[in-house]
Amino acid sequence: MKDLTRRQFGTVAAAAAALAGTSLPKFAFGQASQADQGADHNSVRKFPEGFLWGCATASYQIEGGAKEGGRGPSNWDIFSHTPGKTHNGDTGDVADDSYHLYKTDVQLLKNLGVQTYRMSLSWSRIFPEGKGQANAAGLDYYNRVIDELLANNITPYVTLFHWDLPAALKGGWQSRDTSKAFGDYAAYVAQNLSDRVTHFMTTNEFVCFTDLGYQVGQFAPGLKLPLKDVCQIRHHGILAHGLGVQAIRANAKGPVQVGLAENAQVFAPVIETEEHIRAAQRATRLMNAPFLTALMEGKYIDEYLHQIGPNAPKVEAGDFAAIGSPLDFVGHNVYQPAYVSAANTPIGFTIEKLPDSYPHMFSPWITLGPEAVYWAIRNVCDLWHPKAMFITENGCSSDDKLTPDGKINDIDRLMFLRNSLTHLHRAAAEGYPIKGYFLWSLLDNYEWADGYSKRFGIHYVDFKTEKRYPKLSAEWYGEVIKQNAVV
Ligand code: GBH
Repeated sequence: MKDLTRRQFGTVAAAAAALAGTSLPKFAFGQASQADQGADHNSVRKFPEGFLWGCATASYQIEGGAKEGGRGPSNWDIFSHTPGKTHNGDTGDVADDSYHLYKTDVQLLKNLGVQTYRMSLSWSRIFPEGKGQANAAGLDYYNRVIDELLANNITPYVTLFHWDLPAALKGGWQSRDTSKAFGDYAAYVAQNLSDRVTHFMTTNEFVCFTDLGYQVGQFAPGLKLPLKDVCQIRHHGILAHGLGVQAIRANAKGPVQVGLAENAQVFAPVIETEEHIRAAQRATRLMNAPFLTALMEGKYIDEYLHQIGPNAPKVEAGDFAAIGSPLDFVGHNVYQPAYVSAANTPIGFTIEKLPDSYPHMFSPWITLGPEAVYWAIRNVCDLWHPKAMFITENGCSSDDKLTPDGKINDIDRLMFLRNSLTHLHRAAAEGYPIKGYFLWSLLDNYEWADGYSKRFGIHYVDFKTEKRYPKLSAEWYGEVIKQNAVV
């Protein structure tokens, strides 16, 4: 075919644009099209009946009301108020003010048509000192939120710990007492909420409140400790989870489903052939050894112990009985994959470095790889066969701009989400026990060390007025839910 000259192309484009605006008789686009034969294109992209759609948020990121209702300070209050720790010195003092506006937020959920909402509890609202005397006003806030959700037919999925640790707990996660305090807090929550809440997640993303807080220093409490301490801290993290599972089961008023929300590293095979698929599986098991692998196998695997050598944590009798407690579901937060190929080495895989030209979303760390959703599910299921899985977070930031007429055309987020759902659909269609999906996030919120500079919501928040505006992606998600299909 001859190349079009620039002028010819211009003419063609102008003609196409003109056509797009007119309503043409149907035959102009081919009488033989499937649409004309009445085919239901979406039928192949339908999710199983009863698939649960939801949105996710976290307490410190949305609530504000930092000093209200007797809430005690958390490590994130202290960290965010320490100069130089967060973008622009931003804090979660006010955030989305969901502490006062929770009814508005429940209406946003209702308008989307979600069946579920993943929220987290601020531990220091309920136990201002982290342990000891509970604060009735703190619990009451969550009673109000939960009652409002239930009144609107939305099932709450409650995360007990999404990084905001009561500051009063001495030594934070360096102390084994913190794991025990978490168990007591979990017992209290189960006693008081399980009459209405039946789905609990213990912790969110071990690596973020252990390594990133205590080794990298990017998150609260912002320390840079040596590996030996970090390995012990990781152990306290997974121990807290284990004690939490036991406490929730022992104290629940009725049948409950218990899991967690983990961001295991996701490995996709470079090419979908047997050898690379197996390499991705090996990488999943080894690279997540301190956390998800330890939970699923009830031990630290030999390769991990060999790798950390003299830095291995002190493990007490009974720890792994708790840590390896059977779970009702595994929740997996998924943002981006790493690519793996098979290698003739003792570990049997290579994690491929991404070329500089690799595309990413507005947050540079969200490199584009929607198949992460599929491989997150497949690797975990093929390795450990959990009873059920949820995608407990998936989404991306976007450089959203509010137009004068109150619109946000977040086409890039929509592209990201639609591709993610396409791969989620594949996992469901292949029969993996994936039961639901929580989009991160319901609304723009406090993005930790990035402060308010990165927006992840499908609702835009004007942080000066706290007014919420549905983005194009919210309209799209509502349609996904309505049709129970990729749209
Ligand atoms: C999740 O964390 C959280 O659960 C949620 O609270 C959060 O808002 C959401 O994702 C979006 O971030 O800047 O290159 O050093 C995701 C885990 C850990 C990923 C920190 C980004 C920093 C990478 N995040 N990490 S970099």
